[in-house]
Amino acid sequence: MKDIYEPGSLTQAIDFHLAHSVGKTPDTASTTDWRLALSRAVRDKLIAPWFEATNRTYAKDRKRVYYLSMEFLLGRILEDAVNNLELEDDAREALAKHGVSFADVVNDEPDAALGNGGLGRLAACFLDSMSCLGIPAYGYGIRYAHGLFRQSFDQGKQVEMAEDWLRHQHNWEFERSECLYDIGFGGEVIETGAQAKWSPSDIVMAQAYDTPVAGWQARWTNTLRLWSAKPKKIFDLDPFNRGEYMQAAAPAVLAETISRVLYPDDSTETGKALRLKQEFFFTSASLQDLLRRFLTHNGDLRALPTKVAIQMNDTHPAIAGPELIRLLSDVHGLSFDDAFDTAQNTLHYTNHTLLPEALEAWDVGLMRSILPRHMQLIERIDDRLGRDVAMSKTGVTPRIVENNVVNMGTLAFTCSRRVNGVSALHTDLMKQTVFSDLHKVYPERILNQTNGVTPRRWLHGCNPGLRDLLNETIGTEWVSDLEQLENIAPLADDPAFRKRFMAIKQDNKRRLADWVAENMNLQISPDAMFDIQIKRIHEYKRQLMNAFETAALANAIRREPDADWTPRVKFFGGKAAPAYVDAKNIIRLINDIAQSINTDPVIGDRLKVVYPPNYNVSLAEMLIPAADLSEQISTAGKEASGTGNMKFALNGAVTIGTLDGANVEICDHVGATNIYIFGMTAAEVQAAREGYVTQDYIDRSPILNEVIEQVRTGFYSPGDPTRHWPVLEKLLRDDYFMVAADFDAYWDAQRRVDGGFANKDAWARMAVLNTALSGWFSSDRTIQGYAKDIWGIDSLAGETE
Ligand code: B1N
Repeated sequence: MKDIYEPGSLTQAIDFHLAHSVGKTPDTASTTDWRLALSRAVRDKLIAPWFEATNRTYAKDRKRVYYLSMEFLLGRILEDAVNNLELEDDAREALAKHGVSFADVVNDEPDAALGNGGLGRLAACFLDSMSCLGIPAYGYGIRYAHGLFRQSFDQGKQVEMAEDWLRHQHNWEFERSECLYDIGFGGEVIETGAQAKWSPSDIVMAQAYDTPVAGWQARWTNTLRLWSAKPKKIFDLDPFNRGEYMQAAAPAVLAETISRVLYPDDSTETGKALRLKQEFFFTSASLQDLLRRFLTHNGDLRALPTKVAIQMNDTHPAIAGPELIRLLSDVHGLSFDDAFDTAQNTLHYTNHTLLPEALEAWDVGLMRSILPRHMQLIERIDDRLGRDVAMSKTGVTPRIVENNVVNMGTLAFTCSRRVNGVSALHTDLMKQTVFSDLHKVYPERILNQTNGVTPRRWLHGCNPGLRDLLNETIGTEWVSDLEQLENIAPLADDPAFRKRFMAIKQDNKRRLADWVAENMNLQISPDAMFDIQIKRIHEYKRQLMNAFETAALANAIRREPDADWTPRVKFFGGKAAPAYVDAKNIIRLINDIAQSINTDPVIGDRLKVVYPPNYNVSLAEMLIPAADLSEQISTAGKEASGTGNMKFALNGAVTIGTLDGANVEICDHVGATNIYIFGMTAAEVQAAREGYVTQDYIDRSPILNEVIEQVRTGFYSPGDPTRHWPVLEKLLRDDYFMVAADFDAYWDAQRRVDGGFANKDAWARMAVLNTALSGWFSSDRTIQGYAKDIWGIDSLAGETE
C-alpha cells in the first residue's frame, strides 16, 4: 500500500505543491507560499503511516483511547512534523536551492493557540506521546476560530487583540464535510412510561476536521479531531422571503458562535452559558462519533469498555457522564443501570487543580434550561452515589447537586472508573481536601500520574545544539527513551564535556539576546545569568514576589554598585485573563519596574528586566533552551504540577522553587544539591493561615519593606504616584498566597543562586545533571502509566506484527 502514497523526493514535492496547491512560481513565491508548499509536501508523507495505523487498529480490533479536552495548545505544527519525520536536512536543502531559509519558513507559521496554558499543552504532549508509543488514540476538542488572544503592552498595560490563526490557509487539516452530528439544546423531555425522549428546541451541527498527528519517526500516526459548529439551516426562510436578509442569517451566526472563541481563563471558571454549550457541544459530538465507530464492528454496547477508554481532561467534558448514559439508554435502549455501569467503566477523569475558583459548578436552573434531560440523569446519578455512600458507612455525605449547583468534580468522579491527579503532592492533596469524602467511599479510585513533556518538541526540536551533543555522546535512542539521558550523568565531572554543554547554552543565550535587541530595543549580555519566569500570570504563581525581589536587588546594587554582583537578566513572560484585574495590575507593575531598572545607568549590565509581550509556545521554545535559572515559586499546595518546570530542567536550567507540584519530584530526581528549594511547605502554608497579618511579615523584612515603600510613594510610576496602590491594597488586605511570608526565604535563596552561578564549574555541573536526571519527566513515561494503570491498553511494543 505504501508505494501508492509515497510522494517521491521532498524537493520534487515542494516544487509540485508550490505550483499545484499554492498556485505560485518560485520567483513570485513569498515566505508564506513556501511554507504552505512545504507543509503540503510534509503532510503527504504522513498519509501512508496514518492509513496504516488506522488499518492495523481495525484489523486487530484494538482498544482505542479517546482524549477529550477543551484545549489543545499545539503551537507550530510544521517544524514539529519535520522533526518527527527527520526531514530537516532534506527540507533545508530543498529550500536552499531556491535561496529560501528553512528557519524563516517554519517561523512564518502562526501558533495553533487552542489552549491557555499547562492543561492545553499537556494534551498536545500526550497526543505526541500516544503516537510515539503506537497507542491507537483520538484527541477530541473544539476547532476554535479564534485561539488565545494576542497580548501587547500599552505603557506597560496589557492590551488584548483577537487571535486569527485561520485567516491564512491552514493546511494541516482535512475537512470532513460528511462527518456531522446534531447537537441539541433546550427544549423538553417527553416521558412515555419508562421511556424518556429529549426533544431539543435548538439544534446545531458539529462538523469534524481531522489533523494527523505523527509520532517519532512516523512509527504510528493518530488523529486529532476538532469540531466546528455549523448551522442546521443556513437561512430562516420566512424572514428571507420578506427580504429581511440579516435577520434570516441570524440563526447561522448564533450556531457558529459556539466554536468561535476559546475562553481565556486559566484556572478560573466563568459560569457562562456559552461555555456550558461549548462543553456539551464537543463532548456530545465526540461520544456520538466513537459510538458509531464502535458499532461498525461490535453489537453489544455493554462491551464498550473492552474497546474504548475515554479520558476527560479536567471537568470540562464531565457532561460525558450523563450524555453517554443518555445515548446508551434513551437512544440505544440499555437500562439506566446497564448504561451507568457501561459509562462508568469507560470513563476516566484527570483533575488539574484544587483552587476553589477553578472548580466547575453549574447553576441547576441553567443546566436544566440548556440540558433538561441531562439534569434529570444527573439527579439519578446522584441517587446512585447516595446509595454507595450509605452502604459505605463512612459517615460522609458527598453530593453532586448541592446548594442549587451541579458540582462537576463530584459528577466526573462518580461517573469514572479511575480518577487521577497530576503530581504526587497534588494527588495526596486531592485525597485530603477536595475529594476526601469521595475518597473514603471509593478508596481505590484515585491514583497519581505525574505529568511529563514530549522530548521531541522540548529538547530535540527546540535545542538543536544540545540534541547534537547528546546524539554524538550517547546515540539517538534517548529521543524515544528519555531516561537514557542518565548516561551523561558521569560526564558532569568531565571538564571537556561541561565546556561543550555550556558553550551550547551560551549560543542559545546569544540567539535570545539578539532577538531581544531586535524586537525589544534592549541590549542584554549573554554572560549574565538568564533568570526566567514564564507562565500565566496568576497570584498563586507569585510573579509579584519575583518582581519585588527584582526591585530589591536593584536597590542593593544602587547602594553598592561596585560590590561583586552576579549579573542577571530577569525574564518575565505570560498573559493575564482579560477580566483578572489583580493579575493585570501585576503586569503593569512589572513593566514599570523593568523601565526603572533598564534606564538606570548606575545599575547598568548588573541587572536587566525583559518582559516580551505575547508569550506563547513558540516563544517558550526560544526562551527555555537559553535559561540558566528556572523560576517555579508558587505557594506550596497551589500548583497542581507545572510542566514548564520539567522543560527547563531538561534543557539544563537549574530550578529555584518551592516544594510544590512536580517540583517535589524534580528535586527527588535531580538531587537536592542541584536545585534551590526555599519557602514554606504545603503543611506550613496551611498552618500559617491562622492569624496571618501581611504587615507583620513586612515589618520583619527591611528589604521587602523598602520595596513596598517605593511602590507606595510612586518610585516606579513617578508621573502617577498612586498607580500601583491597588496591588499594595490587595496584598495588605489579603495576601492569600503568602508573598510576604515567603519573601525573605526567596531573597536568601536568590543570593545563594548568585554565589552558585559565580562558580562556573560547579554551576555547569549542576546544569548537566539537571539534563541527565530529568528523563523521567518524559510524557512517554506518563502515557505508559495511563495505558497500564487506567486504560488497560498495550503500546505498539506489545503488538506482534
Ligand atoms: O494544568 C497543568 C498543571 O501542570 C498546572 O499545575 C495546572 O495549573 C494546570 C480551567 C485550567 N489546572 N487547571 C487548569 C485551565 C483552563 C480552565 O478553563 C482550569 N489548568 C491547570 C497540567 O496538568
